[in-house]
Amino acid sequence: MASTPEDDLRAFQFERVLNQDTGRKTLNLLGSINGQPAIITAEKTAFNADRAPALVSPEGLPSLHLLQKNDIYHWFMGTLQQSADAAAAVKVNLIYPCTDVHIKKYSAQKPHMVVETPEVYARYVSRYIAEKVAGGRLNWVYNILEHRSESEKIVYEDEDKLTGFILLPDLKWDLVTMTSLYLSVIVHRTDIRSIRDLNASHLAFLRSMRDRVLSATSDRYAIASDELKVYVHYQPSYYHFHLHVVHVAHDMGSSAAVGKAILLDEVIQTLEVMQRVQAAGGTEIGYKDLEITYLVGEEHDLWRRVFEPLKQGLEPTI
Ligand code: G7M
Repeated sequence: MASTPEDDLRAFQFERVLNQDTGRKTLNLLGSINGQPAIITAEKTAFNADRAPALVSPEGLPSLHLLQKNDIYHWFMGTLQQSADAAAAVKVNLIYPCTDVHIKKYSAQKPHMVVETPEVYARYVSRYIAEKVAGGRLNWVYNILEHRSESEKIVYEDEDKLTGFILLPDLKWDLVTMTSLYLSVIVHRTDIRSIRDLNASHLAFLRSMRDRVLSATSDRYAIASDELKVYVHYQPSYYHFHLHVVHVAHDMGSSAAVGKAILLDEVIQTLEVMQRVQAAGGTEIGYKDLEITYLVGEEHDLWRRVFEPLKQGLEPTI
């Protein structure tokens, strides 16, 4: 009989800690399941403000230990009443079997600012992206687009093969805490691998998608659209065009910070300017012509194979 995801998680054999973030309260572990490598990422969940009255009741805080008292200040350690379905203490993600790329991605690493010129993109990075697309890391994306996985979670879908997309919860969201709401938008078309493939011809598509994503999210979750930020990653982890839709109150750390996240509105603005330059008689331009500065970790293939060699005056190995 096939094992369940719970069986697999229980069979995890710990090997080493890949990374820990005490601020965001996450822990990434490498191990194995049935002899194959696996990664567990654990994150302490945010408090659900709707349950605040229960939290401070004796049932909500079953045991308390006073650590210190000083004048009007008191600090305690306590235990929380928990249940995996309604009040979970931790969100656990399992990647099994995982690849070397996953291990590097979830490992502690020093970031570097790199400047990707149009030439570096055309000569090296676009080749790296083509390698990644051919490498089959997009199965989970196609499972969503073809309704093989997560279809019960879809918030909005336009099935058109050119202008259509699916809006659904990102795997990082606990599906409960509204102030950490995190959705993804995955487009149906397969010809945009990253923002580098965008030009003025995509403006109508992006504007319409932005408007529909904001209103569908507002309607479903009763959140005003000015409490949502919509952005893309450059570099993304997956080279099939997608957007991130996140509550403004949610602190995403480096994944929503400069050097990684670019607001969709900013992308649209840039394309509008490009369109005007083109209309004024200039040659066709797009994101492929921009210099883009971003952060890349030392474990990332782009650092090792492109930017580190370039920094050392060597030829990239791609
Ligand atoms: O960095 P990048 O822009 O490529 O981000 C990809 C996003 O996809 C991240 O926010 C991930 O949490 C999310 N994601 C990754 N996987 C494997 C899945 C998945 O299987 N389902 C869903 N819903 N989101 C995913």
